[in-house]
Amino acid sequence: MDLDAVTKHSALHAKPNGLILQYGTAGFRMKAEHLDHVMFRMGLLAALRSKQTKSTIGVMVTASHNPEEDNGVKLVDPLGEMLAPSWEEHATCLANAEEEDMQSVLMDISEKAAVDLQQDAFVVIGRDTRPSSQKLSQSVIDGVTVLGGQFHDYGLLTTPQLHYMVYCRNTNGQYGKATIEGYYQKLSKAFVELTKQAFCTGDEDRSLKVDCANGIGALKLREMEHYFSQELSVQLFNDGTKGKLNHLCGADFVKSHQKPPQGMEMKSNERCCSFDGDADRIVYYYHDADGHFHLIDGDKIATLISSFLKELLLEIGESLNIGVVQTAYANGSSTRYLKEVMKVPVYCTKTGVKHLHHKAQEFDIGVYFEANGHGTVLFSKAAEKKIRELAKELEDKKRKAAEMLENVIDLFNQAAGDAISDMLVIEAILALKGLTVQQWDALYTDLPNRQLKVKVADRQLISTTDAERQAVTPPGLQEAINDLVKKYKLSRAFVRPSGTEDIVRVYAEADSQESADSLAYEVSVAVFQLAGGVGESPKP
Ligand code: G16
Repeated sequence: MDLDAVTKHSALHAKPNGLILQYGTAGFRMKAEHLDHVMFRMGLLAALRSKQTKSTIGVMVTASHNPEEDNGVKLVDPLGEMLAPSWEEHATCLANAEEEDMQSVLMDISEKAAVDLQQDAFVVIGRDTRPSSQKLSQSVIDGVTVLGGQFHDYGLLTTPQLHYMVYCRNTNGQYGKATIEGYYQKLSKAFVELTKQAFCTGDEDRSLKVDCANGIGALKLREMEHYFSQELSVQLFNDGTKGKLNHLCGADFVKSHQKPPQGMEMKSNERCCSFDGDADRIVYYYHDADGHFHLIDGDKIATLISSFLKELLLEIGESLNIGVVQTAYANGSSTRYLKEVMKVPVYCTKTGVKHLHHKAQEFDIGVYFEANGHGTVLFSKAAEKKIRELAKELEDKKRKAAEMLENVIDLFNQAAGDAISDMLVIEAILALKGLTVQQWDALYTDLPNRQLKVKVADRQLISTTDAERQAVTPPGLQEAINDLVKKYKLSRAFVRPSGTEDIVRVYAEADSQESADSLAYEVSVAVFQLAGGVGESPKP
């Protein structure tokens, strides 16, 4: 390692004084103007991780659902997964190192992680459409090359597409071709095959309105749509030609405000969906004939998918185990429905797809979705092999079911939650089952809920346990929440520091919207008072 070159280049990407960052729920995120040094250093770290694993590593420049002024970076591990936790610690150390300590911190990481510095390094890079992203990805490249690493810059990509590229490269193309056409072809072939099995009366509604959050999803969906336009016609809104990224639109806005995005023309009972800024989340929704808005979030997506998978397994007579993984944000009704009606085991992890993904790997078929629409389905290698064998061996209806499962395996992005892939899976299932969006929505009724944000001086004062459902500190907060929850029927509430924004998140659900709103407000006041709220106190 040429440490003098590192020092020289690092000075060109100097760290602002006093800035301390942490590798959060999905990497580093903050105002783009403070991130140049972080990008350079993550280029260095990706090169080290690549040398250590002797594999291609990915670096994605995005702040996903955050406002346009923010940016962020996350590293992608060899099988397309999120960076291993021990390396998150290295990332935090390196991002916070003072200039004069850069050499020793790099050496320390290399020693602790047993990095063979003589190894080659290869890093692939992708970025979203933020105005700051191109320059920041150049800083990543500087970091990679100063350690002698090679790179391929994919330019504009959705986050899940970059995960896909990494996975393809490290399986020598077995998972798919590591090109954007390879991604389009793999997914659309599986989608077209799958929807061929749908029984058509000619009356089906094969069109979908998509709010692209003014982000990368619009560009990529436009490139891809001709591959499947016979089976599904997509109409894009908030495609980035006018509005600001994630502003009053996108999956995060729709989910947290429980209302449609601006800029979308919705007619009653039309199927609509929203992606987030880097197209790794999706939520569906519609207006009923009375003009009421109905949100179909990640929980209902997981339910639709699990019931479809269970039906196919039943048809082929295979007892592969299915598990569903959720977080504390999962609506109580969804958990009850999955456990009691569908009889599938349900698990709760901390927020962050890295936690859900990990848990989902324990099953033959692991379905994981956060309520915010971030998720996918993982098939174990053994389950995949079994299904592919059955698709050759079985006959008639059973064979058809096994072939459908094969296509489902190919259609899901097995590396990460992916709005485009999830959208195609959902559209295929609705077509195959002949379900309207209203019938899907009617599977169960969500408990009314509300999410709020509270500003505090230091959100790390709040620590949690029990998959974030209980606050441990500050003292008295959990007791206050318990007392408030007792005042409402069918109620539940929790608070946790966000790992992507400088705020504390509050979640409440109860038997009526009025109660959920009131409980969320009262819990916000408790957070503001007990955890050092700043600025204006919460308003009812
Ligand atoms: C990221 C993570 C998600 C998480 C979300 C919010 O999403 O990938 O798993 O649910 O942040 O996290 P927090 O509540 O800690 O701010 P995205 O779409 O922004 O990458």
